[in-house]
Amino acid sequence: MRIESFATHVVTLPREVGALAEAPEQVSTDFVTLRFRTDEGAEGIGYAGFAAPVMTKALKAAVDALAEQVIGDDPLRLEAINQKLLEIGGRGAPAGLVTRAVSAIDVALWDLKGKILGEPLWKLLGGYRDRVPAYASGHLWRTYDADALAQKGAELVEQGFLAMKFRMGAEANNSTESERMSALRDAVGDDIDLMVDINQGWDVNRSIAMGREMEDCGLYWLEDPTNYEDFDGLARIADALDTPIAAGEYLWGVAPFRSFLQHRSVDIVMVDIMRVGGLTQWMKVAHMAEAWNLPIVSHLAPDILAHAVAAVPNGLMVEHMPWSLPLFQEDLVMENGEIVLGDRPGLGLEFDERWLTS
Ligand code: SMN
Ligand code: MG
Repeated sequence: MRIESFATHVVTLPREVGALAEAPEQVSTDFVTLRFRTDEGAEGIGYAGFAAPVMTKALKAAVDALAEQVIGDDPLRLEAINQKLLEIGGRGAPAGLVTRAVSAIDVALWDLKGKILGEPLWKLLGGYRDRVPAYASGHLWRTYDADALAQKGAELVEQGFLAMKFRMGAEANNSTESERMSALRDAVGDDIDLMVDINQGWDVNRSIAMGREMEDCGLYWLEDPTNYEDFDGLARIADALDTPIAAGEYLWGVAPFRSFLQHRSVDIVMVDIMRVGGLTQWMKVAHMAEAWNLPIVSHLAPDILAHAVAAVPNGLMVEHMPWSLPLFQEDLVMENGEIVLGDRPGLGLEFDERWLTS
């Protein structure tokens, strides 16, 4: 069986206004969709995205150029294809548009493999369980004051979420940050798991001070409190606090996770599929984390990564970030705060053809 053809499209999906304090003007998210077809008529889908909108054209060009290199290949030789594409992309450390493009290709080939074998990806990747806890993300923004957080948090509980992530790191003083945290905790009650994402906004000492101040509110994890490359600083924070520290979404490729784990920088390992280079590489980090006795969590792309988190015994939680979900005809199935994966082959999803007309 050979890869015979592919098609790519740019899809622009609306995003909640005011989502990211660092990019307030951005009210949409661009994706580059990819579909491979084999000489026997099987199809597999994937996408690249979460790059700055000004890079979309270049991202599509990267996906097109690298997908072209896969024509004629045996679609089941994923490691060989992954290595070939990274080599064409320039060797050295994976980073940037090349790695996002390789990720899209890798996911499409995994989806294809699932469809060829008639099995869902969570089973092919390890098959540990068929449902995974998910937390609501992409709603409780850094730009929200205490009232807005309380209102939206209560709505998410109403929708059935048992865990949710909010954002801190934009306030000048610690007491305003703490007030936002307390307002959200009061609104959702004690039974809801709360995570907070700082996106590298604090230095090490402020992270420890704030972490101690918030310990009474019962945080499930504190995410990216400080610079993502400060492995020793993260380890100091993780040592000082009882609250688990989560980080890893900013790391490119597999190799940096080695020293990250050796430094004991985190209690929970978070892996971004676009930056690590696809499902093939994501799973390697998941297994490395298991060897270090650490749980693994997803970053963005729940449509893909619910399968990966469900596949392994150390898969903890899926980030239910809605930005990519409208790409697909199907909604994610949620029951009791968990994503239920089912038995449809591959990702179990098809693109909504509405987006694929241009
Ligand atoms: C995040 C990263 C990129 C885009 C949106 C949100 C955030 C997260 O760090 O963990 O969801
Ligand atoms: Mg984050």
